[in-house]
Amino acid sequence: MIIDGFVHQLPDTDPSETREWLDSLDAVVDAHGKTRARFLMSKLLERARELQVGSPATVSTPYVNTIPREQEPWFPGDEDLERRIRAYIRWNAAVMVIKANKHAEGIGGHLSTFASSAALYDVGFNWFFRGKEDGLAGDALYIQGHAAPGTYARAYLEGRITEEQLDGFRQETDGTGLSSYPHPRLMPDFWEYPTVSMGLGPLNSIYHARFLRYLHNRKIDDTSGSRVWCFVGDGEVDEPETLGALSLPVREQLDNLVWVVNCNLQRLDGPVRGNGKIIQELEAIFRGAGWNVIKVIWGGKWDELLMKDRDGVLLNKMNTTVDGEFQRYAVESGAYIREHFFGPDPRLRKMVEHLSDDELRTLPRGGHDYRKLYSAYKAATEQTGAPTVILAKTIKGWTLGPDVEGRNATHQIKKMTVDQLRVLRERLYLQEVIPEDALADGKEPPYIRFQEGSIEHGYLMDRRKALDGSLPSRVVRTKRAIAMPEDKPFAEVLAGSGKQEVSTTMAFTRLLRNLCRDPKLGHRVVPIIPDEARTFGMDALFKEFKIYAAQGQVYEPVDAQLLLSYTEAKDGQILEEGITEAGSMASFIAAATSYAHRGVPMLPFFTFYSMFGFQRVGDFIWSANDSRARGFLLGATAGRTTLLGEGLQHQDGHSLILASAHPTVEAWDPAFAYEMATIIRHGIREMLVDERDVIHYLTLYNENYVMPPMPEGVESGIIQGLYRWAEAPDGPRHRATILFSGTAQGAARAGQAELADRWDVGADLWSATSYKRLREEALAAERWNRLHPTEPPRTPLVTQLLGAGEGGPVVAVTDFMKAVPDQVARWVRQPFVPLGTDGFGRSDTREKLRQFFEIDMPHVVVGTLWALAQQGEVKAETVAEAIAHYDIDPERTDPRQFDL
Ligand SMILES: Cc1ncc(C[n+]2csc(CCOP(=O)(O)OP(=O)(O)O)c2C)c(N)n1
Ligand SMILES: [Mg+2]
Repeated sequence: MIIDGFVHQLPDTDPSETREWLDSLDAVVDAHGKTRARFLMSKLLERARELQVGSPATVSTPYVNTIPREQEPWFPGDEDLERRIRAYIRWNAAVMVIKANKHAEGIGGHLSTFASSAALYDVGFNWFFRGKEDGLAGDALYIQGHAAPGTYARAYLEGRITEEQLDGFRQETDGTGLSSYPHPRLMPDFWEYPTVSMGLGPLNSIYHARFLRYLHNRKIDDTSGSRVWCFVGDGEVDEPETLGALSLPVREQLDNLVWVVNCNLQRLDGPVRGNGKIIQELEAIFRGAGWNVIKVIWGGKWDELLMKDRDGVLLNKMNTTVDGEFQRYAVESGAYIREHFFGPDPRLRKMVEHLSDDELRTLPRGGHDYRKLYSAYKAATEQTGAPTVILAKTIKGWTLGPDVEGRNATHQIKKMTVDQLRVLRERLYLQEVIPEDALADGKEPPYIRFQEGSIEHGYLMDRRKALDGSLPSRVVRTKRAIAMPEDKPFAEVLAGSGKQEVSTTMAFTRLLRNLCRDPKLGHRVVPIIPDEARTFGMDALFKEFKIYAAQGQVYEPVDAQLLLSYTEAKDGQILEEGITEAGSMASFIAAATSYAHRGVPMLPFFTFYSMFGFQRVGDFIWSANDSRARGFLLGATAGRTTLLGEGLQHQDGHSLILASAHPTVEAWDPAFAYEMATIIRHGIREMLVDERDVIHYLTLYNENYVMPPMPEGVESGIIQGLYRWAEAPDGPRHRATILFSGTAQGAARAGQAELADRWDVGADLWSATSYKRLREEALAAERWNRLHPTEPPRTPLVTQLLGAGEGGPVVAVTDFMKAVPDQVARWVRQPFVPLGTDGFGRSDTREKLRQFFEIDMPHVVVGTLWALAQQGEVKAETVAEAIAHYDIDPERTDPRQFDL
């Protein structure tokens, strides 16, 4: 076998001894079979590990619990009491979904997910998850999004949520209901981490744990007492984001990270791996990556059977039964299990002859065995040097009765009949709590709660008190605030570039360096870059601020002798993430929400290749909005023609449109360095002083031109999204208005000069820094007018600024799609002509690309003349003359056409 080919390259110092060992193995297989041989091999490996022989780690172990019964610790709590509390939580979680769907048909919700994972959460809440009341910020909990009813149900028992709120599950527009899933944007005092878009929570949790170390190693916050717990669905692991960053926490030894994978063997449609075994598959992946893996497969009653398993037949059956069959056993009778699982082999059948059918049916899975879970969690918290994953086997819909448990449709069941509720009541031993008449037809099933002063209530509250308070809980309690930076970092950039030609990217890098040096705020700036620093000229920051590396720099870099060498350090400030925009976004979110989860505001600047931002990791950005992130996203190499040469997959002409869909993203397209610096200063003020949970997205270009100094009095114009940059020259007969943004300033300025020189048109130049902002202001004015029909109407800002026509028709030129300026077209009273870069990019020179996309000077001129022709100001023949003059082929193919 190729996989073992390496052995032949190792020196064999004693071939006859080797032969003896191999012969012994052959003899065992012949005499006692493969099961025995496997056992001996496992024993040898165990001994090798004990002797620290350093043999390669095995990636999979048999289908049994990782922690044997004899190594289980003593359980310090009262299991019966906890089971009773859990029964109440289970009941309320089901009832809130059922009631919501009774009162608001089609409102949705999930019963089965939490039913499968109730014990996984409870053991954590009762014994492990640390709250925030000790002032050290506690643990971070990433809860499976659609298990939210369970979290609400516990909060209800703790008195943190009222019955009315439970009744308002998924009915939140009146402001009192509970959100469907964990959404800090909607329930900012409760939820901390949005998780329901599958895969994002797991990836975020890794970078969160890493960011805690970053804060600690940089001596910004003591995070040694905090752990990150992430609950993951076994179906969710198919999202590439879920398993995409497993090696990072191993490399960085993040023993502050614990994942719990709820292996109920089912996803939405059916089995996760009907023909295989998801737990085994995951074990191999996690072990291979270097995680500490704890499998919790079987409940305690199986231990007795395993002890009787002298021939290994039970183990063999466990190993060879696929998940599709296990799911079947979950829905079948004890007789069926006896027949099919234990039946075929007489030794197995004998092993369970003392058990009744009912006992066989209810032999529990590990994920429903509280002691097994306690052991696993305890081991996870004692692990050092590596992250832990607990793979817990459960039944989807557990305790919800035979119509729901393990059924393929279980995920989407949200209603239960009175009879089904009775079954649930019996399963949870709640008969005396919920009398028969409470379940009568037509009655509302009740929520149940422990009286204050009862033993159960006391226990529940005491456990949380011992663990520093209830969770989840989102509090913004600033421990160490940061002040606005001084003016100095900005001054250099606002002053312009003199005679030097620079890009907005270069100016930004300069500003970022200055901000990092700022005495008040510098330490809290977090520059984040996915392997693109050299592209943006940010490699200049490596030496001064250093790249964060958990283990420091253990080698001498190849460029050590250079002034700007590649410098890694344990307290490095820069997060150079490698090629992962998703991971960088996860770091961004961790840093941008640090003001809340740690009470320590940080200021992240995540700079990326603009094409790989909103397009590639849009869902992460969406979740950053939900998380109430505060930070800056910089789309560098922006524009469809400015980034010459790169072509279709790189030239970004649409991120501003994608950004326009994000409610709490401010999207900016600055043309000049002083605009960029003004916007960033404004953004910092919003985040630090006004405490607004907002993300600012700025495009940065790589075209060099002289950056003018900031003119007097334009600051508010920059921030409102549009300001007059240059007056029309005196003299020409016709008037027009040209709006530009970003690098389109070049074509606009050249167009202005040409229009005046050759076509008798004087054009004002305006810089449109944010069409999104203008549009939102206009929408607000329009809405006000719609709802106040008898009052004098408000005029949108963009309409006011561009006037009632005295400035002539409006041409808007951009290196982005026409849809970007079109955002305000409705509110411009005069003819409006957008010039933009619709269609796929191509590789070529800037000049040719701008000609191709019809956004260069000649097209600005033709566009302006055509707009004037619409108004009867110039003749159509003049437009045709200009087209001919600039050698534009009117029959040329539309750059948007790709279906030829
Ligand atoms: C990105 C994404 N795709 C699809 C969904 C819809 N969805 C919600 S739950 C679910 C099934 C989840 O299965 P699993 O992860 O096994 O969780 P379980 O409910 O079994 O614990 C799906 C497909 C989603 N929430 N997010
Ligand atoms: Mg599942």
